[in-house]
Amino acid sequence: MPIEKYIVDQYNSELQKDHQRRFDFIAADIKNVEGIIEKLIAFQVAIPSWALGTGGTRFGRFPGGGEPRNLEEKIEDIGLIHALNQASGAISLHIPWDIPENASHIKALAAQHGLKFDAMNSNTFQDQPGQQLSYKYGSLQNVNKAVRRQAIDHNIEVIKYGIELGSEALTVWLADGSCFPGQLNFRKAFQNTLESLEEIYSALPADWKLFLEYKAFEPNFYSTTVGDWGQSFTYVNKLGPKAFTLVDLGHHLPNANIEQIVSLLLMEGKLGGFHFNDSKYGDDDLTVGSIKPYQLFLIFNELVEGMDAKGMNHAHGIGWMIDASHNVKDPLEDLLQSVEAIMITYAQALLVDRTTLQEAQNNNDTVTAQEILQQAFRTDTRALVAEARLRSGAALNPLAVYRSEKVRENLIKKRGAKTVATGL
Ligand SMILES: [Mn+2]
Repeated sequence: MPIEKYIVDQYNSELQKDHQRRFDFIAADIKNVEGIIEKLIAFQVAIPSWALGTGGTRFGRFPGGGEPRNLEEKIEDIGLIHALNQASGAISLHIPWDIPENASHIKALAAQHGLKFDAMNSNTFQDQPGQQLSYKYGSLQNVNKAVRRQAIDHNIEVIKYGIELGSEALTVWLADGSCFPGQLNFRKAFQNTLESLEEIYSALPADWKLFLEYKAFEPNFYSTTVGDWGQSFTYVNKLGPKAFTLVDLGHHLPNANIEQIVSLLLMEGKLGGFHFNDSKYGDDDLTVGSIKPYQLFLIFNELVEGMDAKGMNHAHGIGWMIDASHNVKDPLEDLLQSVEAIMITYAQALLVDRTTLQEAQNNNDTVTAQEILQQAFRTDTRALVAEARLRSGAALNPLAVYRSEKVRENLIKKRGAKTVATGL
């Protein structure tokens, strides 16, 4: 049940007058408003195939209705989001949860919805039915060479699926680590992991990137073998020019200065991918911008500053993706909220007066520097984001259209009240 463009236009025409008033108000204060809107239109955030169903915790899962039952339906769901916001034009697949049995059919279906294939994700953090060897004690780090071999081969298989779909990146996140002191020799675990990654790296096509994602803890609670940005950075530096660090906002210890991490990785040319979410305590996977919006702004501020310093294209220089889980909300509504929060914050970061900020920094004028950042953060950029959507044929208010059109009710009618999305 795709949402037709004329339906979106009907809703927009009702809101047009109020929107125009709000847009004119903010546009009057911005020097380069057209340049900012162009950047907002170009910016696309990939949706992961595992975020379309209800998530859960180890204590329970409370599924909603109408969840996608297969890869085709996941693509349809992302197509719905993209039809409403024109800012979610890519899908990130997870293997083996979403193996494309017929790649050309899947590729064509995605193209119908205006979607591309973003980074492919491998999975060596759980055992699959019928799998020969277990990852209980790690995958690429495992003391048993045969286990490492199995995990390497899986990653190479994921690359092959990605090639068929037109993806250009592999994201590796490892649960590898240890739960108790003494369980692991840190140095040997690093060496085994590096050697395994080198094999995977050598299987990458010339135009591909490898993203190495780090995470401080969970599922292992004593050590993680790719536990922080320094460790990821060490691996990717050793691997070569096609290897990059991936930053997931929820994968840091509390109060880590993520904006500084982002800035330095960009300086070194090693920030490749980005996973958006928000958190209060750990890897909470909450809606982007729902808990710490100022932190998100400071991160975007460094992203924009760092990409501009390198002459990078904001839309394509880094792989942007949401990585969240939806325990209580309708996943599609949550994703619409997350993309909106990303666009609002990106727009705020584009408003920062960089010349004056640099002057203030050079004069040690701390107060002015802070004022400049907070001036941008306190600007209501929603009308700018809405204008970008309007010009790209999306809805002025995506969530309102989603609800008025009773999308979830229709999905439940079509798919049933008790479906379970694969992989969750
Ligand atoms: Mn992630």
